[in-house]
Amino acid sequence: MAAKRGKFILFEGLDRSGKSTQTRLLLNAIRQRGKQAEQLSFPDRKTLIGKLIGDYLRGSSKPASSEGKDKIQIENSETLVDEKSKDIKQTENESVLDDKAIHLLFSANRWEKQTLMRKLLDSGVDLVVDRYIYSGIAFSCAKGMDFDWCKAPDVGLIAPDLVVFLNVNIEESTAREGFGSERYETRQFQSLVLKQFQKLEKMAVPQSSNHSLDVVSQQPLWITINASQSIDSISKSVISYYNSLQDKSPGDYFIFK
Ligand code: Z5A
Ligand code: MG
Repeated sequence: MAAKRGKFILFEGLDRSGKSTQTRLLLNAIRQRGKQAEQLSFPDRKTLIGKLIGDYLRGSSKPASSEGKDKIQIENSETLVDEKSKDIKQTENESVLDDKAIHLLFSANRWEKQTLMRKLLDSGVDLVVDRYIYSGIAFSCAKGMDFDWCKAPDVGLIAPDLVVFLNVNIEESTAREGFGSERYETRQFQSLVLKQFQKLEKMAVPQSSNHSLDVVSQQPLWITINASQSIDSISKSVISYYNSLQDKSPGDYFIFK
């Protein structure tokens, strides 16, 4: 019998939508069947690039502006630097990175994991991933950045077989434990991110009513699940979609286009 590659399941959604909870549950469910599975989370804050991202995310509770006008003027004009030295100090203290630079770091953080991901998938290990390409695009576009520009650095990455979008009510997610400690964790910014996820959802391959996944399309399948349900109900739906995934051979991936 020909070897099969592992399956790649991705959880996406707003903050506190339950991605990490569902990632853990699916991982356990797969392992309980005696199948190998590994979890990856993005950003992976343990790498060198991930550490920069972690500093950025913890640096301020407010989303960075998409304009960056002050920063550009400061970089290009020594006179302005003198006049605005007070503002510059403040900016440095808030560890503001240019929006484009941080976007590229998030993407680089995915690229640095590609060899490992291929290796695991090709050896038959399932990957359960917590945030990836779609968070990259949604969070940056929510700042007003251009969609094509945001998408470009991720083109060529291995794409998931299945995207599970956990669609949570913002009132509910922002009231969940731990919300509000990092840069993007404001209700206003989360609603801008949700609009971007909804655009991505429209561009994706929709779920079919009988859970049988579309094998003809050259894109991963996108499933939206109401994440205000109980943790257990969500998990049961996810496992049912996981069971419907088609087998593939090593090297046969969806590639993000
Ligand atoms: N970001 C980006 O800008 N660009 C990129 O390319 C990438 C990411 C990859 C860090 O993400 C930030 O990076 C993120 C996007 C940006 N910023 N924001 N906003 P992160 O993944 O590291 O964030 P996190 O710290 O893991 O938190 P989270 O992802 O927001 O949480 P979650 O994983 O979705 O939720 P959870 O930890 O599973 O659950 C949260 C709580 O809710 C917990 O107490 C659970 O017990 C509870 N919970 C979970 N499910 C339920 C249900 N169904 N009912 C009731 N309660 C529940
Ligand atoms: Mg999480």
